[in-house]
Amino acid sequence: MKLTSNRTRENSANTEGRSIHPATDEAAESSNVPVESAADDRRHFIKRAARLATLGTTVAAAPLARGNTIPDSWQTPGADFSNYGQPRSAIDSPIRWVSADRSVPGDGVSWTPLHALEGTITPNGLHFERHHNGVPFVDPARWQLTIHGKVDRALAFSLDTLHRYPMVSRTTFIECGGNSNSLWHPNPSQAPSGYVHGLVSCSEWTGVPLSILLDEAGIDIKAGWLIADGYDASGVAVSLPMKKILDDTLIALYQNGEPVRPENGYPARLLVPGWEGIVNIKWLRSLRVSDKPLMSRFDTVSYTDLQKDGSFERFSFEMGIKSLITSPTAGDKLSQRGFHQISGLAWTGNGKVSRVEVSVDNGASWTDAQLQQPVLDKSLTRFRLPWSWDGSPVKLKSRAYDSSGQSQPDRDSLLTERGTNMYYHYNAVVIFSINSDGLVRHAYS
Ligand SMILES: Nc1nc2c(c(=O)[nH]1)N[C@H]1C(S)=C(S)[C@@H](COP(=O)(O)O)O[C@H]1N2
Ligand SMILES: [Mo]
Repeated sequence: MKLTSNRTRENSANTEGRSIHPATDEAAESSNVPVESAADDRRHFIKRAARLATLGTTVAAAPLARGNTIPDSWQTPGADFSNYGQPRSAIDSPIRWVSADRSVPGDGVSWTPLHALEGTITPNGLHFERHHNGVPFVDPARWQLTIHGKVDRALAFSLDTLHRYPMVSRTTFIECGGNSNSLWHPNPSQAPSGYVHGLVSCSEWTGVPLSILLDEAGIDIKAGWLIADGYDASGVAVSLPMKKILDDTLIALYQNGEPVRPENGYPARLLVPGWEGIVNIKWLRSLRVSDKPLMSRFDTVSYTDLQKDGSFERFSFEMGIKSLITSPTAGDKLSQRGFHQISGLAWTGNGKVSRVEVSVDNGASWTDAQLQQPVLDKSLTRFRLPWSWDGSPVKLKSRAYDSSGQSQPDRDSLLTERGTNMYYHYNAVVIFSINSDGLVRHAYS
């Protein structure tokens, strides 16, 4: 699409308001290829033919109309500078939707509007939120993090101290274990994708590897667990295996280059790449080294998976392979046949997304989507596929694969394998049906 608008701009400069249609006006195109050799010319022609084949015969741009082209914005100076930038409009910029339980203050979520965003990085103001008892006020001057329990030296870190340690950055997603959980239910939600699947966000996190601090404290090598809690009044405390902690866990201080936002855990949060949201403790307060898990409510009741046979699976930390189309999304209406770009996100808690296939005929055939490069470990991965809609009813879906050999299950196989008692870890293939009026809906088959 960008291709088309560039072409229009170039041509309009050379053809002085002549009405052109980029897809059909051969003359305007060739007169716009100035000093190239015949071979260049031919290469150019073949490339253009290939691009048009990708776009289909109908592209979306309107023919350039004659008339006054002086923009209104040329008539006055622009708006003033600001100390901190805001989105363009409070009315129609993408927003988080909030789903909160009014009977339990501070308990709830807000959703990243995945369907309204592009690329892979979530803007800080749109990172999803999950609080069990609201966002605590934390005074950075009084904040301290303690490391204690089975260690040689119990330690306390102020924020200033922590800033003196070596830091690393890594781009990774955080996903709530309960993301997409409405899809365990028999009727598919018709909300836009972000408000069904948007308890996942992706940021470049910067902070201190926790292994450095644990080395300084001197941990008992037989102590296999770390118990973490935060400064909020929620009582959230989780037990984490030491192996993962020493492998890649960070104390994150920055989120996309600026200090971690209050709602995401200011001044410091635990970042446990690829593992379910709950273990990424916010407003971090205490890290206790232990030889056994705490068996807190969050280790035993919440964030455990009720199996078909009625038993509970505990410590199911890793987030599975998942993908979904974010554009188009439920509630959209395709107003025209012809070219549309299918765009979506894939991610896995185990390695990298290696491949995403898209089907536009409900699974009869599949095409590899393009993956936006670079594909990063445990990170949101953007996929795109140009598509031409012929106006007939269709079903679109995506299926992802990762470097550890996992592939995304379809809904039937997920339900057969896991049963219907589950609440967390829903990762089945997502289907969108489009009817002949262009209306897009979520579908289960
Ligand atoms: N201290 C504390 N940490 C917490 C929580 C909380 O309520 N309190 N919620 C957890 C859950 S369930 C999730 S999914 C993530 C959400 O992180 P975010 O709000 O930055 O998206 O934080 C986790 N860390
Ligand atoms: Mo969560």
